[in-house]
Amino acid sequence: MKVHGHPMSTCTRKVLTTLAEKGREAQFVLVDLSKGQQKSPEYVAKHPFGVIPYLEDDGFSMYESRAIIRYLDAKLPGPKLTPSDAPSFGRMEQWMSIEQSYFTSSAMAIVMELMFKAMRGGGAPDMDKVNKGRDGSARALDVADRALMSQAYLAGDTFSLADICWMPYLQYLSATPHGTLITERPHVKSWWQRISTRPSWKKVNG
Ligand SMILES: N[C@@H](CCC(=O)N[C@@H](CS)C(=O)NCC(=O)O)C(=O)O
Repeated sequence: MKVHGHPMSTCTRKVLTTLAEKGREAQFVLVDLSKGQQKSPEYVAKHPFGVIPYLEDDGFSMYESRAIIRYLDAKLPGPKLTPSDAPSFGRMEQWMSIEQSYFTSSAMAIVMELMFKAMRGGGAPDMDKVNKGRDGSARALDVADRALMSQAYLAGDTFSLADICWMPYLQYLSATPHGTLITERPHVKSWWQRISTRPSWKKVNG
Protein backbone atom coordinates (compact mmCIF):
# COMPACT_ATOMS: atom_id res chain seq x y z
CA MET A 1 0.00 0.00 0.00
CA LYS A 2 1.33 3.47 -0.89
CA VAL A 3 0.13 6.87 0.32
CA HIS A 4 1.15 9.79 -1.88
CA GLY A 5 1.00 12.95 0.21
CA HIS A 6 2.81 15.39 2.45
CA PRO A 7 3.24 15.03 6.24
CA MET A 8 1.98 18.57 6.92
CA SER A 9 -1.15 18.17 4.78
CA THR A 10 -4.42 17.95 6.70
CA CYS A 11 -5.94 15.55 4.16
CA THR A 12 -2.87 13.30 4.23
CA ARG A 13 -2.99 13.31 8.03
CA LYS A 14 -6.54 11.89 8.04
CA VAL A 15 -5.28 8.94 6.00
CA LEU A 16 -2.14 8.41 8.13
CA THR A 17 -4.17 8.59 11.36
CA THR A 18 -6.62 6.00 10.07
CA LEU A 19 -3.74 3.69 9.12
CA ALA A 20 -2.17 4.16 12.56
CA GLU A 21 -5.49 3.39 14.28
CA LYS A 22 -5.74 0.21 12.21
CA GLY A 23 -2.14 -0.71 13.11
CA ARG A 24 -1.08 -0.66 9.47
CA GLU A 25 2.02 0.88 7.87
CA ALA A 26 1.99 2.05 4.24
CA GLN A 27 4.83 3.20 2.06
CA PHE A 28 4.86 7.01 2.10
CA VAL A 29 5.56 8.74 -1.21
CA LEU A 30 6.33 12.42 -0.67
CA VAL A 31 4.59 14.84 -3.01
CA ASP A 32 6.51 18.09 -2.56
CA LEU A 33 3.86 20.82 -2.60
CA SER A 34 6.53 23.54 -2.42
CA LYS A 35 7.79 22.35 -5.81
CA GLY A 36 4.26 22.01 -7.21
CA GLN A 37 4.73 18.26 -7.77
CA GLN A 38 0.97 17.75 -7.33
CA LYS A 39 0.46 19.62 -10.61
CA SER A 40 2.99 17.62 -12.62
CA PRO A 41 1.56 15.70 -15.59
CA GLU A 42 2.66 12.37 -14.02
CA TYR A 43 0.80 13.13 -10.79
CA VAL A 44 -2.29 14.58 -12.51
CA ALA A 45 -2.49 11.36 -14.52
CA LYS A 46 -3.14 9.64 -11.15
CA HIS A 47 -5.19 12.40 -9.47
CA PRO A 48 -6.99 14.53 -12.06
CA PHE A 49 -7.59 17.38 -9.56
CA GLY A 50 -3.87 17.74 -8.79
CA VAL A 51 -4.12 17.63 -4.99
CA ILE A 52 -3.03 15.19 -2.28
CA PRO A 53 -3.49 12.51 -0.98
CA TYR A 54 -3.67 9.62 -3.38
CA LEU A 55 -3.76 5.92 -2.38
CA GLU A 56 -2.46 2.84 -4.20
CA ASP A 57 -3.41 -0.58 -2.88
CA ASP A 58 -2.48 -3.73 -4.71
CA GLY A 59 -3.53 -2.55 -8.18
CA PHE A 60 -6.44 -0.45 -6.90
CA SER A 61 -6.03 3.33 -6.62
CA MET A 62 -8.20 6.18 -5.37
CA TYR A 63 -8.19 9.77 -4.12
CA GLU A 64 -10.24 12.05 -1.81
CA SER A 65 -9.19 11.76 1.83
CA ARG A 66 -12.63 11.11 3.35
CA ALA A 67 -13.36 8.41 0.77
CA ILE A 68 -9.91 6.88 1.36
CA ILE A 69 -10.41 6.59 5.13
CA ARG A 70 -13.82 4.91 4.62
CA TYR A 71 -12.13 2.49 2.22
CA LEU A 72 -9.29 1.74 4.66
CA ASP A 73 -11.68 1.12 7.53
CA ALA A 74 -13.83 -1.20 5.40
CA LYS A 75 -10.85 -3.10 4.04
CA LEU A 76 -8.30 -3.41 6.85
CA PRO A 77 -8.49 -5.58 9.94
CA GLY A 78 -8.12 -3.90 13.32
CA PRO A 79 -10.39 -1.71 15.44
CA LYS A 80 -13.55 -0.61 13.62
CA LEU A 81 -13.73 3.15 13.10
CA THR A 82 -17.27 3.05 11.69
CA PRO A 83 -20.10 2.28 14.14
CA SER A 84 -22.26 -0.71 13.23
CA ASP A 85 -25.55 0.54 14.68
CA ALA A 86 -27.53 2.77 12.35
CA PRO A 87 -28.00 5.83 14.61
CA SER A 88 -24.29 6.05 15.47
CA PHE A 89 -23.41 5.48 11.81
CA GLY A 90 -25.75 8.33 10.88
CA ARG A 91 -24.18 10.58 13.51
CA MET A 92 -20.68 9.77 12.22
CA GLU A 93 -21.69 10.73 8.68
CA GLN A 94 -23.41 13.88 9.94
CA TRP A 95 -20.25 15.05 11.72
CA MET A 96 -18.05 14.25 8.73
CA SER A 97 -20.38 16.38 6.64
CA ILE A 98 -20.40 19.23 9.18
CA GLU A 99 -16.59 19.21 9.21
CA GLN A 100 -16.43 19.44 5.42
CA SER A 101 -19.35 21.83 4.90
CA TYR A 102 -19.12 24.30 7.80
CA PHE A 103 -15.99 23.93 9.94
CA THR A 104 -12.92 23.34 7.82
CA SER A 105 -13.12 26.27 5.42
CA SER A 106 -13.62 28.67 8.36
CA ALA A 107 -10.86 27.20 10.55
CA MET A 108 -8.43 27.03 7.63
CA ALA A 109 -9.14 30.68 6.68
CA ILE A 110 -7.71 31.62 10.09
CA VAL A 111 -4.77 29.23 9.71
CA MET A 112 -4.01 30.44 6.17
CA GLU A 113 -4.00 34.10 7.15
CA LEU A 114 -2.19 33.82 10.50
CA MET A 115 0.21 30.92 9.92
CA PHE A 116 0.81 29.90 6.32
CA LYS A 117 0.79 33.40 4.85
CA ALA A 118 3.55 34.51 7.24
CA MET A 119 5.54 31.30 6.61
CA ARG A 120 5.40 32.01 2.88
CA GLY A 121 6.26 35.70 3.29
CA GLY A 122 2.83 36.60 1.89
CA GLY A 123 2.38 39.90 3.76
CA ALA A 124 -0.06 41.05 6.42
CA PRO A 125 -3.04 38.86 7.29
CA ASP A 126 -6.43 39.84 5.89
CA MET A 127 -8.31 40.40 9.16
CA ASP A 128 -11.66 40.37 7.40
CA LYS A 129 -10.97 36.75 6.38
CA VAL A 130 -9.77 35.94 9.91
CA ASN A 131 -12.92 37.40 11.48
CA LYS A 132 -15.22 35.58 9.07
CA GLY A 133 -13.27 32.38 9.75
CA ARG A 134 -13.66 32.96 13.47
CA ASP A 135 -17.44 33.38 13.17
CA GLY A 136 -17.81 30.23 11.08
CA SER A 137 -15.55 28.17 13.35
CA ALA A 138 -17.35 29.41 16.47
CA ARG A 139 -20.72 28.41 15.06
CA ALA A 140 -19.59 24.86 14.20
CA LEU A 141 -17.76 24.47 17.52
CA ASP A 142 -20.83 25.67 19.46
CA VAL A 143 -22.84 22.90 17.83
CA ALA A 144 -20.09 20.37 18.59
CA ASP A 145 -19.87 21.55 22.19
CA ARG A 146 -23.58 20.91 22.73
CA ALA A 147 -23.30 17.41 21.25
CA LEU A 148 -20.17 16.55 23.24
CA MET A 149 -21.87 17.54 26.49
CA SER A 150 -23.51 14.09 26.61
CA GLN A 151 -21.11 11.87 24.62
CA ALA A 152 -17.36 11.25 24.52
CA TYR A 153 -16.95 11.26 20.72
CA LEU A 154 -18.79 12.73 17.76
CA ALA A 155 -20.56 9.52 16.78
CA GLY A 156 -21.37 8.58 20.37
CA ASP A 157 -19.43 6.43 22.82
CA THR A 158 -16.67 5.31 20.49
CA PHE A 159 -13.93 7.00 18.50
CA SER A 160 -14.72 7.02 14.76
CA LEU A 161 -13.75 8.39 11.36
CA ALA A 162 -15.69 11.55 12.23
CA ASP A 163 -13.22 12.41 15.02
CA ILE A 164 -10.31 11.72 12.67
CA CYS A 165 -11.74 14.15 10.10
CA TRP A 166 -11.79 17.04 12.59
CA MET A 167 -8.34 16.44 14.09
CA PRO A 168 -5.97 17.95 11.50
CA TYR A 169 -7.97 21.20 11.37
CA LEU A 170 -8.28 21.44 15.17
CA GLN A 171 -4.52 20.90 15.42
CA TYR A 172 -3.71 23.82 13.12
CA LEU A 173 -6.37 26.04 14.71
CA SER A 174 -4.96 25.28 18.18
CA ALA A 175 -1.56 26.59 17.04
CA THR A 176 -3.00 30.05 16.23
CA PRO A 177 -4.03 32.73 18.75
CA HIS A 178 -7.62 31.60 17.98
CA GLY A 179 -6.97 28.23 19.58
CA THR A 180 -9.12 29.71 22.35
CA LEU A 181 -12.08 28.81 20.13
CA ILE A 182 -11.33 25.25 21.29
CA THR A 183 -10.29 25.86 24.89
CA GLU A 184 -13.15 28.19 25.79
CA ARG A 185 -15.73 25.47 24.97
CA PRO A 186 -15.48 22.96 27.84
CA HIS A 187 -16.79 19.88 26.04
CA VAL A 188 -14.84 20.55 22.85
CA LYS A 189 -11.78 21.19 25.01
CA SER A 190 -11.96 17.87 26.84
CA TRP A 191 -12.80 15.98 23.61
CA TRP A 192 -9.77 17.55 21.92
CA GLN A 193 -7.57 16.55 24.88
CA ARG A 194 -8.96 13.01 24.66
CA ILE A 195 -8.45 12.53 20.93
CA SER A 196 -5.20 14.46 20.48
CA THR A 197 -3.42 12.27 23.05
CA ARG A 198 -4.20 9.05 21.17
CA PRO A 199 -1.01 7.24 20.05
CA SER A 200 -2.16 7.41 16.40
CA TRP A 201 -2.37 11.20 16.45
CA LYS A 202 0.89 11.60 18.35
CA LYS A 203 2.58 9.46 15.68
CA VAL A 204 1.12 11.44 12.77
CA ASN A 205 1.44 14.87 14.31
CA GLY A 206 4.95 14.20 15.63
N1 LIG B 1 -11.09 17.07 -1.14
C1 LIG B 1 -9.68 16.72 -1.21
C2 LIG B 1 -8.88 17.96 -0.90
C3 LIG B 1 -7.40 17.72 -1.14
C4 LIG B 1 -6.57 18.97 -0.88
O1 LIG B 1 -7.04 20.11 -1.02
N2 LIG B 1 -5.29 18.75 -0.56
C5 LIG B 1 -4.40 19.86 -0.30
C6 LIG B 1 -3.47 19.51 0.86
S1 LIG B 1 -4.39 19.20 2.36
C7 LIG B 1 -3.51 20.09 -1.52
O2 LIG B 1 -3.15 19.16 -2.22
N3 LIG B 1 -3.12 21.36 -1.75
C8 LIG B 1 -2.25 21.71 -2.83
C9 LIG B 1 -2.95 22.35 -3.97
O3 LIG B 1 -4.15 22.75 -3.82
O4 LIG B 1 -2.34 22.49 -5.02
C10 LIG B 1 -9.39 15.58 -0.23
O5 LIG B 1 -10.07 15.48 0.80
O6 LIG B 1 -8.51 14.75 -0.50
